[in-house]
Amino acid sequence: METTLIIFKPDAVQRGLSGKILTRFEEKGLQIVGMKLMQISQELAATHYEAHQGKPFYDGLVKFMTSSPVVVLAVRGMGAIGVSRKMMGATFGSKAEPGTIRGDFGVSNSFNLIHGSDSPEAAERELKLFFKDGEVLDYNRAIASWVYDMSSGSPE
Ligand code: 3AN
Repeated sequence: METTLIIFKPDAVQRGLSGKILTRFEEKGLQIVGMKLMQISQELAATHYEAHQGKPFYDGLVKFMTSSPVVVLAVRGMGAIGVSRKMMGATFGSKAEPGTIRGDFGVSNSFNLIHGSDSPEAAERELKLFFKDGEVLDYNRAIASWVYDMSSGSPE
């Protein structure tokens, strides 16, 4: 099982899309193991996006991400990182395929609604940045045996 960091960005929260986007993850069968509304500080945005420092869009990206509250989630499932990235769609709303979150809800190339970790290493690093110890919870879901085929003893 993988756990990934998802952020509903300020535009998603301001546009009242948090519930609709959350529903997509729940309906897919992914498990929400952490969730909170928070304001991202300059320092946290700088650390989170340090790989993009120096790029032309960096200052605008940090300004956007710190402009208004976000919803951060820890999302768990088999291949949760790749599954979530597929659900998000291409980086720019104008290019993202219909059926994806960015493709269905946005047209902007800067305000793109959602962040998702892009590798297991990024997920581990980002989950630690946004969640304190004890904020990501392990719990059994009653529906688990209908979300995954458990007949072999492990989820398929
Ligand atoms: P993704 O979020 O699809 O993984 P990355 O990791 O390439 O995209 O970029 C991180 C974030 O930086 C994106 N979510 C987007 O908000 C922003 N970004 C990337 N490229 C550009 C760009 N050319 N212009 C404006 N913002 C950008």
